[in-house]
Amino acid sequence: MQGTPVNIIVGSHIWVEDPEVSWIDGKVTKINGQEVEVQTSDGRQVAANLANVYPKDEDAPAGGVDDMTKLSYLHEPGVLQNLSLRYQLNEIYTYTGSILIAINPFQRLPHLYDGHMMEQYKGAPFGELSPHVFAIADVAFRAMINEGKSNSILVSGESGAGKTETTKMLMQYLAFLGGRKGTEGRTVEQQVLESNPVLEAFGNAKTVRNNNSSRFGKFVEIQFDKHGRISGAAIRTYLLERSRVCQVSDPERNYHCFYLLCAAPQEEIEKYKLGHPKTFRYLNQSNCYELVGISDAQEYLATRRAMDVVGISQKEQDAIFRVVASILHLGNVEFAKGKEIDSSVLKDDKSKFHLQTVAELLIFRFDLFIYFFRFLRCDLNALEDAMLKRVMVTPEEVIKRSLDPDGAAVSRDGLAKTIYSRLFDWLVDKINNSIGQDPNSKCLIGVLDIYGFESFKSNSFEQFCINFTNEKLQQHFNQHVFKMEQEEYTKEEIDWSYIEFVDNQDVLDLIEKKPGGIIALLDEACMFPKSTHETFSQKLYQTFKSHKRFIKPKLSRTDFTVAHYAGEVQYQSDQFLDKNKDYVVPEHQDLICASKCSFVAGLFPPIPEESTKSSNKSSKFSSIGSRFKLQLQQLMDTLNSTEPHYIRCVKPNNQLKPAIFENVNIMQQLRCGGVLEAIRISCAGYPTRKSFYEFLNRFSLLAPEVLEGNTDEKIACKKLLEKLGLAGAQNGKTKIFLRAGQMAELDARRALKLSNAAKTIQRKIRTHI
Ligand code: AD9
Ligand code: MG
Repeated sequence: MQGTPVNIIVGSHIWVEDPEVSWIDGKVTKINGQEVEVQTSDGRQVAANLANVYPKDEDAPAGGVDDMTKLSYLHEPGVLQNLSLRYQLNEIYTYTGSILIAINPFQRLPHLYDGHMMEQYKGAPFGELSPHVFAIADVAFRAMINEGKSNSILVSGESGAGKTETTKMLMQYLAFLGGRKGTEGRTVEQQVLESNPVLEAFGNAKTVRNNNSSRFGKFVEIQFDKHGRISGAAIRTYLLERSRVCQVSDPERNYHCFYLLCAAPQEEIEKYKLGHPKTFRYLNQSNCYELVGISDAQEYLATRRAMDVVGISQKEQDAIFRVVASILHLGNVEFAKGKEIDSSVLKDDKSKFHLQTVAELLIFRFDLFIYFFRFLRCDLNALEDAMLKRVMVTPEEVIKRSLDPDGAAVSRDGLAKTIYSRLFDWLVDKINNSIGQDPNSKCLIGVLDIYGFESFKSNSFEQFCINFTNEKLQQHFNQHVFKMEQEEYTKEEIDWSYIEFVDNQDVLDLIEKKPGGIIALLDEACMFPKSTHETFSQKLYQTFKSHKRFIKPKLSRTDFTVAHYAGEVQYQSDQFLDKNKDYVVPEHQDLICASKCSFVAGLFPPIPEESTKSSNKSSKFSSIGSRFKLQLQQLMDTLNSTEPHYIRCVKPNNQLKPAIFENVNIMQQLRCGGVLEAIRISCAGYPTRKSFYEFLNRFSLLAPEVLEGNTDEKIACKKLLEKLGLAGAQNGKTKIFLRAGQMAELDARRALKLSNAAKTIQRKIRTHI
């Protein structure tokens, strides 16, 4: 990055790295070869390598600049200081060229998003008003109307950074631009907006990082007709976190819908035999049941209303909540050791009660339950059997094998997860069908709200898929930023032919190459009954022995590390095989498929004959990783056919509180979000651009003669550049383009000249006196 140490002299104001605050400013007191001594602004004396200090812009405006490309020195500390200065003034948005950086304010700023604001941004030229999400949506909308091309807005950032809130504002603004004012009833844009609360109720949960964390990725395609009015929409979702249905760690919560239902009106509570969330095992593994400032009872009613708007009928709503309730009851079915070895029975009467309730809610038509009582017994037995036994098909015979209590619990949880994820998919399909697609729409605006890069102490298959997504998006982003840079250079008619940039294709190959990538090897392992996570890891170690993006950690025999663009992540492989298998036990499939309730049966459509006939164990397995890879490829194809716009959300602190700006934390996010990468790409070219006027104003004193008899700024600048002898700097059509470090070099020369001039004056004054 920028900053040529040769320009740093004793007395220079600089930035030096600091473990506490990332970068701290100071003054150079001594230079000794490659080492500098610095007096920091908090009064310490530190030593640093000359190559690791950056010049500080003493002339930077006090309130920061609204676009990073306006910074005189484009480097990490400059970017960080600029964001910090602006955040203190509640300026949460800043551009880096056409990318919008949004720092979560963690407080409502209603004036920022009201109708008046929307009116202001409507049609305003980009860059004229303060940076804003509306400005990005407006540019996308105008580009779509004027060029007839689809656009997309990609919102990314870590959990709690504000992606979903930003997405909602984008959608609100697009609805404002493309909505039909005064239309009665459910308009398409209302349905699009109301789909948010429905999806959030079923796909969001409180986590330690965010009280309303989306546990799925989402791409919303808003279709427009030829008049620029919203005419349809499609929602695609990605990789709902299934494990949360059965496993919640303190102080997190399960999906919101479970708590909402437990806070429903009494009539419903009785109908579904519910009680306090703490009476259900799927909820009471954590001690957190309520969210501060949120009433689950009100949210329940609001969700029901939103379901009305998106076109989910009362009957369907009842069935949906019946399924939600049955999952809670299913979780309370417990198992104990049976009489025979490795067998199990229902633990007690409570378990029997819950299993019976599951049968009532899920398998039988609730209203007809009493009349079916005679049949209930045998179906209850079937349900119990499906929980406790597994059918094994051997070449010789078909046998029923008992499951031990642990096996039965795993099978129960598997069923709960599958039912829930199918319910979620059903909701998404229903919303899509109900809003409707516009077959005549030529243009759309896609909005992507997808999980950012994740690196925790323990990383499993979910993190692997999430980080794979981010690698894909990063490549797309790099290519776009690089293209934008080149377009700017072409427009200004300057030579950029030698600029190179390295992308992350090698990591993508490591993960997704067919055959031989990690996902392909995982699928292979899942197909062999004898594979374990150990054999899978060994295979990885062998295959990628010399891959420079793959590392075998020294202290582990099954972990593996991938060197992602945003840093190294160590993955624990022990659950990779299980989590990659989307496999429904045939007993569960048959049982639910035969449900008397058509809604429930519809969640498990019968598997076509051919695929069951030919089935040996392996062919029934469907790979979640490969399916995800395909989905991702489709997403990339869609994105590639659009003009992209990027919003990078940043979470300023982990306390989720306003006005706290944690430097180290933010720096890490800028790195992971590709903001620094964008800056790096820009630094490979001409990171500093100054208008002719600004450039002359600042540097003509280095060669004042260039101004003599010259009124044309461009010619004067050309002469000045020649005089200054800057290698590679170029004169564009409207601006000067400087290579990395050249601005600092010029500033140093300017400072020296000014100080010499001051000394001369002082000398003159002294001799005069
Ligand atoms: V996650 O990956 O789904 O866990 P997100 O989506 O990035 O995450 P979200 O949009 O849910 O984060 O924002 C987290 C919280 O920050 C919200 O619930 C708000 O309380 C807060 N937030 C975010 N953006 C804004 C904003 N522009 N104004 C006010 C905000 N509050
Ligand atoms: Mg979210």
